[in-house]
Amino acid sequence: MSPHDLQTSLDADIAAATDLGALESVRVAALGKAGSVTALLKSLGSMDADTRAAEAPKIHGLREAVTSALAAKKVALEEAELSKRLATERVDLSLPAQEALRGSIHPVSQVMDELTEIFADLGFAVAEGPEIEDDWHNFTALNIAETHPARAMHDTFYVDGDGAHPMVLRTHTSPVQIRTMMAQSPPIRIIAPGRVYRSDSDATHTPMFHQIEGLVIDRKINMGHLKWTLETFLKAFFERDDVVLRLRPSYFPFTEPSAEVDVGWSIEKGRRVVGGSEGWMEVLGSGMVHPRVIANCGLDPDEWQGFAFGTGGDRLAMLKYGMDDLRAFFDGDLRWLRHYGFNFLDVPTLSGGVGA
Ligand code: 2NL
Repeated sequence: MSPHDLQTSLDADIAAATDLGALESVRVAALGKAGSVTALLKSLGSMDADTRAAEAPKIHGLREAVTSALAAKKVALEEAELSKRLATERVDLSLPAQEALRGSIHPVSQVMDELTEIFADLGFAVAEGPEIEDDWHNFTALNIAETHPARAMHDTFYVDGDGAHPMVLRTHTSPVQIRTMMAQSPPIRIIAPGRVYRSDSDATHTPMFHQIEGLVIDRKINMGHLKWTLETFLKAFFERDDVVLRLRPSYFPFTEPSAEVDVGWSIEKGRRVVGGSEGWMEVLGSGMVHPRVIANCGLDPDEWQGFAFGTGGDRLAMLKYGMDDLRAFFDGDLRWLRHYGFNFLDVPTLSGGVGA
């Protein structure tokens, strides 16, 4: 077939193609390996020079014309297909969006954030330290002697150190305060929230739990500062003004004098709530930092005094949000987390209420 006739025939085929599949078949039949236009191009090789000079422009012209006709038709078919879809398909904006899987904030994390927020508002900075501690920071600096029963009382997890220095999983966050006193000069106002470890496991004890300790070191600090701070903190945390404190004399090796702090509770709608004073429950340990601890950190106890306190984050969470089984805290049961967990938007702020 002459290039001219072939073009007429292919133009007709292209015009007749009603979808992209049919158009592709026309392209393969013309320009594919065994295509009609390809065959003409191949025939150039066997022509004598004069014939080739005459035929080559026509054949190449044919190929270009067919190529651009195919491209133009392809665009037209694609546009037609899109217009058809736009005319027939509708996005239903009234359909509810598919809900994304959402996690929740663990109650202990929420409570630790609430405590941090309250103390930040009172001017306390947050201090952190290692969970694997040396014996000195965890015990010795805190006036807990080698033979002191507190070392056994704490049911410590010992960890292999380098042989010379026994290491422990910190049994409280006090070593963080020791490290802060060693590294900074007074005045110091810090809280140390974090995980602590004791070899203890029953209905009311887990081997890992959360503690938050506070420390203030300055000149002329006394128990009055301690009591005001704890009262202000507990009122903010339990979101009630009728929180009553009772300080009972106690003993800790690192404080002198030492006091255990109870809050009053009462029964409301058959449930025990913090506030009032029908009964008492212990929520904190506290005291004036022992002069020996201050001296151990390189400070002069005649110039610097301080108060310190410690409390359990898990226990405070149970009290505030009415969760009664401590072990459920660390089971990782999604049903429990969905029930007690907090929305990630429930960021505690004092203006919105810390437990909002
Ligand atoms: C409790 C008792 C307490 C402290 C922690 C402390 C830290 C330093 C110096 C002195 Cl660096 N004291 N911390 C003081 C008294 C009590 O915690 O029952 N915690 C759950």
